Amino acid sequence: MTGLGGNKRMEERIKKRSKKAVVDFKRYGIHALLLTKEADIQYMTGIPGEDCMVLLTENKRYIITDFRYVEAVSVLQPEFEVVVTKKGYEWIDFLRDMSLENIGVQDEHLTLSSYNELCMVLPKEKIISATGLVESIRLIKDEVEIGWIRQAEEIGDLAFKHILEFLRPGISEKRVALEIEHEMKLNGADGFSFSTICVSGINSSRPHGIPSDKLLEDGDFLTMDYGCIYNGYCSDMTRTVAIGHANDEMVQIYNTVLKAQLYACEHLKAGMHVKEGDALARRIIEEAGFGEYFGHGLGHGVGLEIHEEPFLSFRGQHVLEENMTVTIEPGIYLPGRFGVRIEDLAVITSSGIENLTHSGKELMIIK
Ligand SMILES: [Mn+2]
Repeated sequence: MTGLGGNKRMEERIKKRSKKAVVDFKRYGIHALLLTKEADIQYMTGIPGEDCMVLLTENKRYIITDFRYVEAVSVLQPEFEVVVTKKGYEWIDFLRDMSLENIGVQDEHLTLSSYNELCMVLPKEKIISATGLVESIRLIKDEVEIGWIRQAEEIGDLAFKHILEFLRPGISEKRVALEIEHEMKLNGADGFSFSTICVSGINSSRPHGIPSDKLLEDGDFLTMDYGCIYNGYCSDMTRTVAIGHANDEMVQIYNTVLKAQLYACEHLKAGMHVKEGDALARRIIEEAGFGEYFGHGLGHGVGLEIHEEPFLSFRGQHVLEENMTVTIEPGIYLPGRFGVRIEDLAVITSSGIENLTHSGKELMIIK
């Protein structure tokens, strides 16, 4: 939680963010909820979720943290009572003092040692899984969240515009990645959603390859997949461009991915099951004969986490709803040869999508 003090934008954001998100205690049969997942803590408090825990009961909300953050958290987030831990009074001592009847926990985000400590305070059967509870609230974004995601994606668009001027044969993938990240920071990014992917030539057949010292060469595809964080919220976009020239096969593959991407953008809407969404693009790629080379889902939710529900894949569970934010990113990857991916970030609306990504998608050949 470094940098909590003196950050006007952070103060603003916490004020706007401190949602009294309604936790359905009854549905889960719990009297209290212990949050240990950073993104969920951030969602509930507006404060970055490192180095703290949150306890929610029906009447009170607590942030459990240590001396380093007490002043900042108390000032920034007056709606929560701050519980200060110190030697001899750890979080578990506070929980013992609360004499809870039972507790909901995020079992995928609770360490075994924390669980063992909890077991000393409450019988095992009183420690209840509440996995997915906060995530399910986070699925639907409000106007403020969408505004920040829009801003984050705009920073990505600006970086793409810049990189088109910068690209030329002879510079390395690492150098391109650095330039993208530098440009995003110049335009207000607080950080990056994930390590920038910048892969060219045969490296581009690896969907999540790591930028290397390989130099861009004439006839390479270059895939750039990146995003930034703005006010805690992520962006995500991918563009693939050709360096120098593209042969017929490259053009064919590129245009197949583009056709699938555009078709999905046109037809995704609220009320559609994510499996059906995934199938929109998959069908086009399969019909072109490249089905086996599109080995990942069509997209994923984006918010406080770069990959969150709903996942648009054949394994997905959700029905799309208005104000979910999802990526639309089909790709074709020919092992040992090259790959293409095109990714936009969009808000689901009642009649379709609002595409937050505005960079061009027609095949660009960098001369
Ligand atoms: Mn993505």
